[in-house]
Amino acid sequence: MSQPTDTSPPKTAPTGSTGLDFQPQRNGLGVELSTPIQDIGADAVPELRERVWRHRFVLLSGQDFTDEEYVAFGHRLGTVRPYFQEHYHHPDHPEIFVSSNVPQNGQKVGVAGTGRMWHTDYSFFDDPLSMTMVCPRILPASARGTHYVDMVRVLAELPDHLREPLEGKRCFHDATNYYKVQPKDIDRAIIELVEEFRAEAPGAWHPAFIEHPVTGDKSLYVSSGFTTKVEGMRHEEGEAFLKELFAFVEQERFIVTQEWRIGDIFLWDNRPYIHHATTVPKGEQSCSYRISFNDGLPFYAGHTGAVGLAS
Ligand code: 7UC
Ligand code: FE
Repeated sequence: MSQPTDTSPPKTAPTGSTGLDFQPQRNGLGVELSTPIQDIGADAVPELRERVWRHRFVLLSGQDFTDEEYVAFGHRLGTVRPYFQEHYHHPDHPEIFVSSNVPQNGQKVGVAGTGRMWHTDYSFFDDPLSMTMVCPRILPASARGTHYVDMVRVLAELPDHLREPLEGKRCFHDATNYYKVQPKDIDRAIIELVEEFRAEAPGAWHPAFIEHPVTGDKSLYVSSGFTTKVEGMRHEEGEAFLKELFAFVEQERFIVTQEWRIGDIFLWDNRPYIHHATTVPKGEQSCSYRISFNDGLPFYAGHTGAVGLAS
């Protein structure tokens, strides 16, 4: 297999023609931009999207914005896809996926404890979400963060005994185990909930190794949250293999944590990363808003299920 020559994103970020000033982040995760999102108009969006593809992660820092402005920014960036399960939606903005344990006006809003497993958004659909943007709205008393693993680096370092069985193979992605039980599920059998979930989200096969449509970087596209099978492996063999694969992927040395601050928006490319939310300690309040979208490109080279840009 051809190894990428340089697996690390570019370290410097010269100012582009639109005047956006990107600076490398101290934690090594992509670049930071402090331009207000309200000022990042349609003319600057192509450069921002290019930066997300090249640096994989953009921190939009020091922001102050309304929910409406956040949604409008999402629509400028790509084809926004509201989450397929409505109980995750913000009551006024279906585009916003609410991860929250804080009631609003006495009502439960969104879903608590989302994303607490290694995963990439929508990998269990044929057409995954190319980019995700998250902003904290209420910070828990203890610091919160999101963990990332760069799967381009993981693939470059993958030992032969874990790489060779995956060459030319696809893996199956399924989110059934992470279905969040709702009030309407009381008195219903788990098998019924599973069947109902699978009718909407039956799971998807994707290549184990994907090639980025812009950079050509190759990454390992699996996660312990959603990847359940390897093409051609019998059940027990697949389970044992995946267990060893995930132990390699989830090593401390690959994990980078992005701490949360109010006013920060995290925008990343779902192709090269898996991510994992941190657990909120009992009794602490947390609320974050996510908008996910497609960027008009195939998810990977050779992928046919692309969602185009709105205009
Ligand atoms: O509640 C959750 O953690 C949601 C997860 C099953 N899916 C997020 C996504 O976009 O794939
Ligand atoms: Fe996620």
